[in-house]
Amino acid sequence: MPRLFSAIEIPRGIAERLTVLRAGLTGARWIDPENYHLTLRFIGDVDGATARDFTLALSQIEVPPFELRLNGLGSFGGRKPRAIFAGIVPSMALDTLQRANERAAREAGLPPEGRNFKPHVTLARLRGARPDAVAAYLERQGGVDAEPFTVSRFVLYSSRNSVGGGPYVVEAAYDLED
Ligand code: 2AM
Repeated sequence: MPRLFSAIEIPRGIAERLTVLRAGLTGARWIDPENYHLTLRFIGDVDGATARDFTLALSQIEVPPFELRLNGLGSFGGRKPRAIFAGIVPSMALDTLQRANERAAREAGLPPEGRNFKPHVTLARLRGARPDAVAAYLERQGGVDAEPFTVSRFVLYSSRNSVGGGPYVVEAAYDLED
């Protein structure tokens, strides 16, 4: 079974604007812009019946389309930095969609996600990057300020790469409707 997760895709135009960020940090493995996404619910390796139940529960989500904007740049991992990400302007609509995805996971019999939802788009995974180099990179880049985009669907992705970072395959897509 591949690793499964639900996510919002990042439109190509927005992703292209972020490519200027893909340089200047030793130890960074930059994610290909076509693989940028915002994870809603990570499922991981599950059996076929659970995957089917999750897919069905996702198809019953009713949330209208909404606007989202990337903003800010940061790192996860503190003294042992492991990722560079673009942040998201807080959005109640996004929170609603994420909660609906969490409910769908529960309906499929999965254990609750213990971690708080920290919406982000991972831009790089880090290996051996020095914390001071990460801080300097973040300061130099200043941040991300992309135009808003409309989220009109979310998807179920699979990934066969155990390290993460793609390539990802869209297994199913769910349109948001008013
Ligand atoms: P990340 O980008 O912050 O690492 C595919 O791997 C997606 O699922 C990535 O966006 C990744 O988030 C997320 N992900 C990977 N492993 C996860 C886990 N154990 N719990 C939650 N999210 C995870």
